[in-house]
This record gives sequence, structure tokens and C-alpha cells, in this order.
Amino acid sequence: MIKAVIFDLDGVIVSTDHYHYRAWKALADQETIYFDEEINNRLRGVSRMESLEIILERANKSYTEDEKVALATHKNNIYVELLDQLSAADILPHAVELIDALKLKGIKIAIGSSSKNAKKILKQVGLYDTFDAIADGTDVTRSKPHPDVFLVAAEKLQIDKTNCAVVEDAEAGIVAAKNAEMLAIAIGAATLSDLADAKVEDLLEIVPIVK
Ligand code: B16
Ligand code: MG
Repeated sequence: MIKAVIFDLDGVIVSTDHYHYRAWKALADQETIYFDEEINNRLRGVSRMESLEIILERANKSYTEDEKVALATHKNNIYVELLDQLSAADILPHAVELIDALKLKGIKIAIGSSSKNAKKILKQVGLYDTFDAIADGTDVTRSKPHPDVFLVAAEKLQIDKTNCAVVEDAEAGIVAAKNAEMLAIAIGAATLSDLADAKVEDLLEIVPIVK
């Protein structure tokens, strides 16, 4: 029985992909490293430092740990500035309708995001007070595909992990949900995952799945 739904943030509730892309692209250009949308897709759900490692696969030189931290910080500064442009218009289709439908059924809702900027994003789009719990990149050290962020969300909700469903757009997030022993619902790019328990094209298809 599903008593709570834990939502990934970027790519499920809010569209921030293009902001991540622009910030990473600016960094890659500065370092003259090849970067494109295909590489950007591999960064979905992956933590900031792990994303940087993926980008540096194309670099012609090696970087020290301190240099890597400086690069990631620089990217984040660009990204956070771009996030100031984020508004309710960036909420993905039917996210609000789904949240309302789940609340009506008495199902708890939470965020389980790898992002350390999750709270800023939720405030920008006006959804900060909407969720019963927020677990994000500031709560864990191991990011998806480790189950940690979803387990923290369940703990904050005080709901057993086996009564939780996760909605994810990233393969790493689907693996994390299964590692957490939760029902894994895939949308977008994550529908390519063989591990997903259910696949949807539209968020509203989730209502009958968790009834
Ligand atoms: P930050 P999610 C993830 O958020 C993004 O999908 C991923 O592209 C990003 O690298 C990661 O957050 C870390 O974000 O740099 O803001 O801490 O999809 O798990 O909500
Ligand atoms: Mg995501």
C-alpha cells in the first residue's frame, strides 16, 4: 500500500535542465572541453562533483582536487544566478494537479532530490511550502543511485520505505528507488530503464498507480 510519493525535483516537478546545460556549457567552453546535449543527459540526477567528472572525461589535461572544487563552484555560481529567472512557468505539466490529487487521497508527498539548490528552486517556483518533507543533496553524502536521499525523505515523513513510491526522470534515480526498496515510477528519460516498476508519459497517470 502506497502512503507517500517521493518526487525527484529536476525533470519531474521543475524543468531546470536548460539552466544546468547553460552553466556546464559556459564552464566547458572556458576550459575548452567538448560538451553537448548528449553528455548533458548523462548528468541527470547525478551529483555536482560526479557531473564534473563526466565532463572532465573529455578534457585534455588533468585537474587537481582543489581545481575541481573551484570548477564546480564556478559552475554552481553561474547556475544559481540563472535560477533567479525560474518561476511557476517552469513547473512541469500536471505536477500541481497530481500533487492536489494525491493530497485529496491523504497520500503524503515529499521531495527527494540530488540537488543542493532544491530549496531555492522550490521557493522560486512557489512550491516550497507544498511538500510534507524535503530531502536533498544537503542531507546526504552519497547521491543517487545510492538510496540515501529517498530513505531520508521517508524518515522525515515517518512512513515506512515499503509504503513509498518514487517518481524519477533519471536512470540513477530509478536504481536509487529500487535500492531503497520503494516502488519506482519512471517518466521521461527514465522510462528507458528496465528496473522501473511503472512507466508514465504524463504525471496524472500516477494517480491510479498509487491508489
Ligand atoms: P546541484 P534531481 C539533480 O537534481 C540534477 O538532475 C542533476 O543534473 C544535478 O547535477 C544534481 O541535481 C545536483 O544539483 O548542483 O544543484 O546540487 O534530478 O535529483 O532533483
Ligand atoms: Mg531528475
